[in-house]
Amino acid sequence: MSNTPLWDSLWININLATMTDGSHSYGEITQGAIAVSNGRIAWLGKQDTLPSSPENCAQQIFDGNNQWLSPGLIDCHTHLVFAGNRAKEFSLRLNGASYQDIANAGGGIRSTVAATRAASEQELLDSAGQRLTHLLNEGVTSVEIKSGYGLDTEHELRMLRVARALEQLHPVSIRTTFLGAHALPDAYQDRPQNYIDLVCNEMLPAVAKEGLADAVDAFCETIAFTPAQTKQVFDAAKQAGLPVKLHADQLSDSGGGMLAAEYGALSADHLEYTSEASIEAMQKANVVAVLLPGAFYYLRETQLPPIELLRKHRVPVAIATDTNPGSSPTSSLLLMLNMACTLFRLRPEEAFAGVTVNAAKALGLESDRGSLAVGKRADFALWDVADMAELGYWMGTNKSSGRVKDGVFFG
Ligand code: DI6
Ligand code: FE
Repeated sequence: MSNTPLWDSLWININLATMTDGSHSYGEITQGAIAVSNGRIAWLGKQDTLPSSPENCAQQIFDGNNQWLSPGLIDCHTHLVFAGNRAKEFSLRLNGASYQDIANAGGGIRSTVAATRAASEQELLDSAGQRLTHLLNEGVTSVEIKSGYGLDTEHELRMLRVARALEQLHPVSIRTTFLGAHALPDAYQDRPQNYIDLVCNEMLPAVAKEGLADAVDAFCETIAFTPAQTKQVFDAAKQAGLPVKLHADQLSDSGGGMLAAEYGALSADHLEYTSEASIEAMQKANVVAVLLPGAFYYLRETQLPPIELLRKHRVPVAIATDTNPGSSPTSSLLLMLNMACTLFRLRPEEAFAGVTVNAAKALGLESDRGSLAVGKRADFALWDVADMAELGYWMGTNKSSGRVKDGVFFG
């Protein structure tokens, strides 16, 4: 009698970090197995509880050699699409200028805007593609990408199109975020309200009409936009039916965390200066705290994000690269895991929840990915480690031994 195998593929001799226990543990299943059908998880458990011998269970068998398999990593906050770099400003800072000084003198975000506008679409695709490839080689399967270096309708739309096109060129899921309210462009230096009106009345409707964004973000900060201006952007997002996120309380307490909570944001990001009242509001409104240790490190911040308060109030914490040329020039999510542990004192399993289950939450994707459970997307990362804590322990070392995207193995 010929048996039709139950599943498309099956991983055996593998230890599973299911991440189904929040940030409390890896949700380990040692000596496990995991099966995939139609790009989704069909079964997982201890290998010795498989319903039949592996060969009878699946068409294709992969031997995991006792390595670890986790959900594919999710980088939930990046500015991956940009042109040029800001190494000159790096030198200026090492000669005494601050990030704010440079921004106020017309450098900073605005210099990247000039370079990004001048670049061709192909150049943007190529440079972002290189950074994306670096992320994928570290086990990443989903990436959020923000606009915000166009700052006019034409170039903001173009950035989002480039971000979407990356999904066609690479085996990855991309979520796009419209960040028109990132900085004041040169042409609007003395009339910020006119620029916010443009963002709300022209850019955002155009982005929504073309279906180019999955969410809307703003930079609420003394060097960027006020809470009142941010509210206007959020109201416009609401009107367009798009969820919001916020760059909040990075350099000062501008009440950004509170504002994110008020609008039921998916996430509030950075949060070094957030107050306990804002954290309580975030918990009530189910807002994820996205911490960005790369920006903290690179800007040599000294004010730590309020980790103990986030724990106390049980706010889910995600970790992301914030990949951008001005405050976090990195494409390594594994390095962020290390920094989340060394700089922010997160426990290794908390940090890992930050790049899997809680990162999925920060993008509104937790029902589909971020943990290993039957029915979820078969996006996996494979790790050549004996202990999952090694992922945050090694510095600048890539322990990835492959990825599975929608059920397809990339060694
Ligand atoms: N906060 C950041 O850290 C980045 N953007 C933002 O809103 C910085 C972006 C840059 O300097 O180019
Ligand atoms: Fe950012």
